[in-house]
Amino acid sequence: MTDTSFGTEVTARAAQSGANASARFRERMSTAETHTAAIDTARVDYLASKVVKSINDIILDDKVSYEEYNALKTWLIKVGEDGEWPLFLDVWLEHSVEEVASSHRKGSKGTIEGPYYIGGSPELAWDGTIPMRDDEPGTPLLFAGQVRAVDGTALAGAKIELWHADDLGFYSQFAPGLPEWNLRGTWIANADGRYEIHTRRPAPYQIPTDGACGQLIAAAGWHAWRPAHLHLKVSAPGYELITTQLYFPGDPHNEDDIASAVKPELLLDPKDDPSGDGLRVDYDFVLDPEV
Ligand code: MBD
Ligand code: FE
Repeated sequence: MTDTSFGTEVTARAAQSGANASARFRERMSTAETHTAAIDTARVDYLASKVVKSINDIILDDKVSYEEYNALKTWLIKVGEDGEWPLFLDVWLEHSVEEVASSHRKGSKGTIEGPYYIGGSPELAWDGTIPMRDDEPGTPLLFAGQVRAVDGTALAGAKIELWHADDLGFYSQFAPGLPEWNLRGTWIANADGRYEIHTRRPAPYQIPTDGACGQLIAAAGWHAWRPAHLHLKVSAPGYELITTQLYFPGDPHNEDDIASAVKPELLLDPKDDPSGDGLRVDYDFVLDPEV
């Protein structure tokens, strides 16, 4: 069932996407593949002490009042109730974690994953069309390129996972009323490492304004926008997986992304598609060998 009523989708959005994102994350962390090893006591002591000290320093330096302390307490409780810890962490902290994790890389730049990735999307041929509705709105987009290693070797059979918002800024499995795998797919590159992905151009994305994160944004006078983006994971056996996002030139939020996830290397250069009625963009991925 497709709910095309914009108002209904918006109203139901924060509660639904927050709860879904929390449940999905918990599920992923509980599987053997992604289970994080217990972190060393000495490291927890070091990091947790440093975090607590930083916050205490702010309270003392900036003379935080009981009124402000209680507003914080109320808000933190609401973040949990709204299921928005994944959203909060991925918007305001993940960019630094990604910077640390990828600093050694020589190949293509990556950026944050964000809260809306789901593994196991439908597999398509190297030049397949993403799962979408018959009347999927938005400009047709042909996304073509090649996966190579840093030494220039074409990586035949490389895997490209793509997920993105629709023309209204909604993600399937997080906003109601969309088919399960809408605008989510997995492509297997051909013998030359090439892919040709047929999809739709996504809209800019506004993080839910009706939950705890939206409340903070409004209270601080910030905006809730991320520029339009494609999310990708690109991988090949023996190489480091790249998690990235790609952006469209001219989006006003490329310069002030609320999630601080835009890098100059991640800007696309789309052109009118000579063979179709939409856009074509070429973008290659260069993978680092696993160490
Ligand atoms: C998104 O779609 C996203 O990519 C990030 C990083 C945060 C919130 C929503
Ligand atoms: Fe996103």
